[in-house]
Amino acid sequence: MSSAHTLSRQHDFPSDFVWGVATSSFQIEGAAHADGKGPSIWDTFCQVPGAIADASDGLIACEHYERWQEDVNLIASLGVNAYRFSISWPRVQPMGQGEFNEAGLNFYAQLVDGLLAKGIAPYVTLNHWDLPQALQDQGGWANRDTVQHFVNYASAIFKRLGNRVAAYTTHNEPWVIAVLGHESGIFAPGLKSRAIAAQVSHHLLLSHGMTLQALRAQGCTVPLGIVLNLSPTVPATPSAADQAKALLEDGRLLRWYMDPLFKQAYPQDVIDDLGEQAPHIEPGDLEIIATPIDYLGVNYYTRSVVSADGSWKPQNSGLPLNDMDWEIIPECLTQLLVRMHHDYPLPPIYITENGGAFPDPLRDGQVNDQDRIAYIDQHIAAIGHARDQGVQVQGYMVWSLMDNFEWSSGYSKRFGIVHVDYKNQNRSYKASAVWYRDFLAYQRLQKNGTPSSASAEKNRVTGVV
Ligand code: GCO
Repeated sequence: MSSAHTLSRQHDFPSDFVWGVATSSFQIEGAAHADGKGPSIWDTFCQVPGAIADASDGLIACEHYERWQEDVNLIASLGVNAYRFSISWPRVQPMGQGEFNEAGLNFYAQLVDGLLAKGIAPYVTLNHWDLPQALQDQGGWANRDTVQHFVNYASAIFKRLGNRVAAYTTHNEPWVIAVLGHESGIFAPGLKSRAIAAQVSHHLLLSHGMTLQALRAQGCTVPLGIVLNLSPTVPATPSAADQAKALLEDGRLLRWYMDPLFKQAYPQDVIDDLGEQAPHIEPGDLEIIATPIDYLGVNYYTRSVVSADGSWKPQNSGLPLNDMDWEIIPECLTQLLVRMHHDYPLPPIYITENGGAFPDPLRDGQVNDQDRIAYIDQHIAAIGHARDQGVQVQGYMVWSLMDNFEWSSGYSKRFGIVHVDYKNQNRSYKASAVWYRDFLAYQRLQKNGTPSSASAEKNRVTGVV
């Protein structure tokens, strides 16, 4: 690894490559009860004793709801050309059905306008996990009625934001919603049933396909897609038992989503393994789920290692770990992308999340996060390697713009390239933000011969940096 972290500069990225930063509504907005917002399942889950490591919640978070203009300036100052964020369903439709909340709709319309005014493409995610609690009270994603409610909500968002955004994503990481939310129960809504989790995943996919059809029928011309969290799944040892377990886990994580989206069928090995817990599927569902997508978002952080007896620990591997104890292994991103390219007829791919939590000690008011810089540098290079092998990756978004509420870890884990001081909400660049800004300036220089974007220039003057 070069100490200057320039591996990423050894690859050629086209001038229209999308370079962004990402966030999600619950993790940054706060204002949990403001202006008519209804509670989400995460508001409820945070009140369960022991659910969140530091017993925190999303009531204030990064105060993005109040500070969005400052945050748009911050995003622009990085010189990115895209910002991926999500819409809080209960902010725009407090009960998840019926009446819409004008204040909520207006918030996102202003945010989109603010981004566009700075030349930043808005990448909108419709569901990044914060389901209205009122729908959970009726069974949530396990209830097939939620599918139609989601389509209605998505249609209202399209009616308001229209074709001004760069792209719509239906769901972020359906595996996480299904498995962590309904099987292991470590995420909202905290259920522990494999059968429910399987049904939830089917309803998420069905609502994805139905939303694509509905939005296109309503005149949507911007790209539509879905975001999956994917990793190569590898056996901890070469034993037959570990290999069999790894194959099944690959089915549960990757093929369970990719096969219905691209091959109109769930993988038989996972269906067999589920047995009586397999989801109820109605005639026509699989055709709807396989409605063609315009792009696929891939969130990649680490590989997944499995052992049949559950004994494997990341500390065994000898690889560097981040502050979540996730192994740092950028070559697995290349492997993953190349494998998918061979196995599926892929549309353009965006790496919609990549980054890491690191200890981030604050010294003299500065976070010198060389570990995060190395991580981002190596992963951008890994994308370059995948592109060299023919994978059509068209964008990369760092997770995350700024430190925020990291789900069951609360505020104890920091993923931002911008540091947030939760005492006063001050945002300040970490070294990684400076590195990313300089990398993007280098990209522009390579492509257009101009080192700084207008927005980066302006923010240097206004002193956001
Ligand atoms: C996810 C989510 C993000 C997380 C990030 C770090 O991938 O789990 O999309 O909201 O914060 O991944 O865990």
